Amino acid sequence: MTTDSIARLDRDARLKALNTMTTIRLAEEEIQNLFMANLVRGTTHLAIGQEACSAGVAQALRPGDSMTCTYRGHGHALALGMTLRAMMAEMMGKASGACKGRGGSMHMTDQSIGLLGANAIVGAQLPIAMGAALTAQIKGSGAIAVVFFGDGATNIGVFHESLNMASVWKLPVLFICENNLYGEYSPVRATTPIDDLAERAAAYGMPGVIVDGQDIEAVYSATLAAAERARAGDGPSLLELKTYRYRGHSRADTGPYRAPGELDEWLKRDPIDLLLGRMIAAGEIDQAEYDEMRGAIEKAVVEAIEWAQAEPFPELEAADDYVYYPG
Ligand SMILES: Cc1ncc(C[n+]2csc(CCOP(=O)(O)OP(=O)(O)O)c2C)c(N)n1
Ligand SMILES: [Mg+2]
Repeated sequence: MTTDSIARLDRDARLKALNTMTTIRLAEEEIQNLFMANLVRGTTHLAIGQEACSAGVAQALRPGDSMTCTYRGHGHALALGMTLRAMMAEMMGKASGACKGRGGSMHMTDQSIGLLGANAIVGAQLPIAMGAALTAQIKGSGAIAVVFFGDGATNIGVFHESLNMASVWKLPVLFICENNLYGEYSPVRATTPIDDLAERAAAYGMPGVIVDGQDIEAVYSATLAAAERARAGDGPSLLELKTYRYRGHSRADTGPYRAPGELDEWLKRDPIDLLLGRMIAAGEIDQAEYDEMRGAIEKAVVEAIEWAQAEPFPELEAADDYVYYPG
């Protein structure tokens, strides 16, 4: 996508984008602290550095659209409108969490905001989005389905099957790859024979768009264009958002497998700094106003955590609630 084709946001929309990205950043920093304090069980995967991807796509969606994503899905949930309280309670397995404490960090789900599920199995979210897109097509609702996945997932069979079927059936689905250069501890160049994963769209007769995943306006713009195409009945698109995760793959991974200096290079194009700098240059905000916004968000994050910590765990007798079996 060229700089010329990026639709710039107005001041209010930029403020919203800045607020969402900062909320995701601060919430995830605190989630890591909770994990290290053993208050989050299992595992957790942070997308710090990738905030423009989830926030930019969500900002381009309409009510009624749906999303599925990966275990690295805290930002996607918050960007779609999950409350900090519902997220933090879910994170700690509390009964008042978004999934009543059954899902945890990897399974943030809330149908009321269109989040059909975060998935721990690589690629599992693709067919779910296909079902949502087929539903929208049959009902003629005008809604679209968005599915997020990583670079590693583009080597999974169901990725290729989904793109093929979506293209043949012209399903209103947006395939959004967050190429953060690593699948767990493997660099993409060690597992995948091409650099630009958007090229894979050509095999399935759909547009493949390379997008600067650090620039929220580029992400927003590309999503809007692909969404319009899908809503018009012209079928799916594959967007490749070039991005980077600052933290390790999960838990306490510090990323010792990274090339020296790589993280520092990406930090120079931090998605929050990029938008903030653009807004300051345009006279739309000053540093003091941003610091105030950030302070208010930090307060809301801490408040949500304290509230969630005081909430009860699900009752033991309720362990088999929501478990379905035939007969
Ligand atoms: C089917 C399947 N195979 C392997 C795994 C183990 N696994 C978890 S995350 C991951 C890497 C996925 O990388 P990518 O798709 O690039 O997403 P990222 O974690 O970078 O966001 C792997 C192999 C899994 N969860 N599911
Ligand atoms: Mg990856």
